[in-house]
Amino acid sequence: MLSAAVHISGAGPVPGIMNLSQPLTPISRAYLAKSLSNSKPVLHDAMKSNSCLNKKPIVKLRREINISLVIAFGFCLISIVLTAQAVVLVPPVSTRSNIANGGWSSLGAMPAPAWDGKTLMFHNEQGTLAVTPLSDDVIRVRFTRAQAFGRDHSYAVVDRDLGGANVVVGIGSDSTVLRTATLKVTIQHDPLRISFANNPGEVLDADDPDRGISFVGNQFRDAKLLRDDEHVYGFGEKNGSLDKRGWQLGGYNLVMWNSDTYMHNSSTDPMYVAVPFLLVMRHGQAHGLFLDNTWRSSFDVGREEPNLLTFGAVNGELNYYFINGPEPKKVIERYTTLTGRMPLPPLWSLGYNQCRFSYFPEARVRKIADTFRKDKIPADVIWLDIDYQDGFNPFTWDKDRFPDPKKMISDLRAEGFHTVCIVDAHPKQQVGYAPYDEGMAGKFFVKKSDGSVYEGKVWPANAAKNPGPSVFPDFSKPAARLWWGWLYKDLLNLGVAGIWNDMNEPSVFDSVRGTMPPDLVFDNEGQPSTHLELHNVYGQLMSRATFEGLSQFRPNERPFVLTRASYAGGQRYAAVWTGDNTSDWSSMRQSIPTLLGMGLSGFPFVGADIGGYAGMPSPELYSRWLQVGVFSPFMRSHSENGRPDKEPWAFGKKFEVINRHIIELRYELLPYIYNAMQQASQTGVPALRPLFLEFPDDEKLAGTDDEFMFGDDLLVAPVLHEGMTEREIYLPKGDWFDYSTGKQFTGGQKIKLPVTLDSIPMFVRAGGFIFRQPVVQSTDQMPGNPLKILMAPAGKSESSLYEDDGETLDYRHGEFMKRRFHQTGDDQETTIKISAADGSYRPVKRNLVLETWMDHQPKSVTLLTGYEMAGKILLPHLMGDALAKSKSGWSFADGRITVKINDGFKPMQFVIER
Ligand code: MIG
Repeated sequence: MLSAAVHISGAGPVPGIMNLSQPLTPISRAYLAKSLSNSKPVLHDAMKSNSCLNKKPIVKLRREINISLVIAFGFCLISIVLTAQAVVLVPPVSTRSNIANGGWSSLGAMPAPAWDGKTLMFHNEQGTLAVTPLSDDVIRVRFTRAQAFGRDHSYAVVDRDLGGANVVVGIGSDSTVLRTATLKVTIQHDPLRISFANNPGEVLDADDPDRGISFVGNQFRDAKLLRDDEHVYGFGEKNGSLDKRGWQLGGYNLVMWNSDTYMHNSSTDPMYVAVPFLLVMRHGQAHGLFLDNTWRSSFDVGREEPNLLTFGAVNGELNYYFINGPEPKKVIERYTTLTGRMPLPPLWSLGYNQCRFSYFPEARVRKIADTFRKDKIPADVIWLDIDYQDGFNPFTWDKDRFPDPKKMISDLRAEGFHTVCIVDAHPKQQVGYAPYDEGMAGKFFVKKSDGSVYEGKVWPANAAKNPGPSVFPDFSKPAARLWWGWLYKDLLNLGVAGIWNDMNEPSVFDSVRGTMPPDLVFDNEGQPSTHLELHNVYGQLMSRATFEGLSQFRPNERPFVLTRASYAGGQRYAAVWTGDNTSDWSSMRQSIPTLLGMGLSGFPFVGADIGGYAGMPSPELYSRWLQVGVFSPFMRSHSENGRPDKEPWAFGKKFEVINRHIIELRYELLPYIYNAMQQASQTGVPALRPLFLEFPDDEKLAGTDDEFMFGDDLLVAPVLHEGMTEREIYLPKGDWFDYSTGKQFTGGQKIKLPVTLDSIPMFVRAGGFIFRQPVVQSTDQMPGNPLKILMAPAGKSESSLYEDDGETLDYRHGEFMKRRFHQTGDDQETTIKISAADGSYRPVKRNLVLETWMDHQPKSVTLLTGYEMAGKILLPHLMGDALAKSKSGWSFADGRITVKINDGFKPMQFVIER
């Protein structure tokens, strides 16, 4: 039986239990029936069909009643419904005014605030509002209907100490103005409305004058004005178009409620990950909003009202951060200062990953690995899905299938493979099974409201032998996280390199909504609450437990964790893949805006199942998807069970050759990819970037999601349609060089390029530096190989390259090598300078190969080294394959000059005389 309030021994009512006494109104009944089908268009239709949703009469009415303290214009509330069977459905969040059904009120007058030098505190009988500048460009806004704020606790934010702001506060009778170096925040007192403007006084973000912050029951919603020339991005893992203004400003309504969405497509929402963060672009200027609330929330981007952006949650505090740019990269940098950044991944995890559901027994795993090596298709990682386990029980092995995992893993390691194992969130309820016994003893499992341990059916219930229900660790209990982290000990002792956490939305088979009942009780780091509050953060906390466990056992190694579900800030613990996508062309195309949006939302280490998870790709689709995969930070092929083989060689000889070339390209580019990932770990700016992030002033790029940048200098326009023989590409302003031919193009226009099955249209920005290496079969083989630098000519440009040992944390103590590269070029000569190296790490001895495009053979190439570049060496000009055999020199062929020397890791300079 469910009760309206859950009591926990001595703790009093759990805050935030939904109001279950709401009557079931006609709209909510219709809604409910439809919302069970869980689709966005339904939400829209249901809302449209209600005549009381027209905003204008409500506004008029409000004026007529002359604004009393409680303004009854309200929003359409969809009630929380308790069925006779005691199944509580999670309420969809309404965004529309509706007096009859909603009973929403919005903030009325608030008396002048108090200012304590840090926070403006407003207060009336409706609640308490705090406005805190954390820095010149980040302002925090908190509102609670209580007379005082509750615990200030976040699973997302790790650092609110953003340096503080130089603030001037002016408290007037009508409004309060807070100024920082870059922002002017105006808070109108009656009714209370907030707006943010930049220093010249341009409004960036303003509450809707009619609604502002409103609330009913435990729900709240903030309505902000949305202009037609604003583009809205982010929201974490979201399908649909990159710009959430949508087609012809049709908008989007996006829900944050982590969901196991098998075979998702472009209209599926919500998905597995909740990141309530958005980035707004207007004429090249950006700002961000982050709603730090883990309850089910929703964002309406001009869908229900074309000129409103509204967001709200079913419960909890309104707690948002306004983040000013004006550069979009700066918004991401600030957001990831708040919520943390991806730690530098181990190099091997950036190689090619091979997975399927599932490789077993051992002989098959070995065969897969051997085939990569025999066929010379590079790969670094082999993945074990749930069938390696005994009865699908986490932390066990099926000893028939895998009699000696330690030996297998170490043999694979000797072949250059790392092994990653899946571990799900659902240990079996089984006395005698250590994870169950220990978890029971420690009180580590999620409980029902009566205090008993919750049981649900997941994979162990499908085991052939001795099936049974599962229990679920309460990852919001610090002791349970610690314990879960320790459980990895045996897997790590066997040599497992990384961990894959799945099913952590959490996904439960035998329940109406595919997840746990809403009223289950979680520890919530000492302030017990329900599943409804912890749902969206369950996956993030599981991956955190895993990450911290791996860190404990291998204190000087970089953990690798992949998770399916997460919450804002989860980038600190794990890479994310987009779950169970579909083997069709549109899913491949969809993967690009989805991954780009994740990168904008603080998650740079992301990928989609290459080839598609559900279904079987055609050979052509698989190859095209692999081409997209080269530029996915996380590159992994995967397949559901019961499908034919999907390995790179499984589509016939012709495609095997193509697929090998594609994966070879990934390995050639690894120094560049690693460099871009290292930057992401430092700044939050993802390696995989939408074009607008790099070219914010070019309005034509606002919605581009079939081309992207990888790192600073590479534009990629993969072929995304079946049978395509010509690819139309928009090149942003500036000069571009075709990566494979060196042909120069002028940007600011569309070009057409003929394509074949192996074409991946790629362009190097003028002045760009692309750091490469010869093909290797795994990252183990990288040391000693030459560093190749492809440089696109320009008048002036610079770049930098980061290198380290690829696996330990020694870089944190200065064990890395970072060099700056600088070029200038004119009609006479091109000069390339390589700086002294920062950091104490030095790669093993190797060559350095510099390549650049030139329309004719140069006259000479001089190398300058030593103190003040006093040592001058005229490098020999070598023909044919003489350069390959010689230690140093240069050659010229097909419009490309190649210079080779020993890379001494010392400052040096090349002068190429034209
Ligand atoms: O209920 O572990 O998204 O990648 O292969 C399905 C089996 C469970 C879902 C994951 C998928 C994985 C599969 N898992």
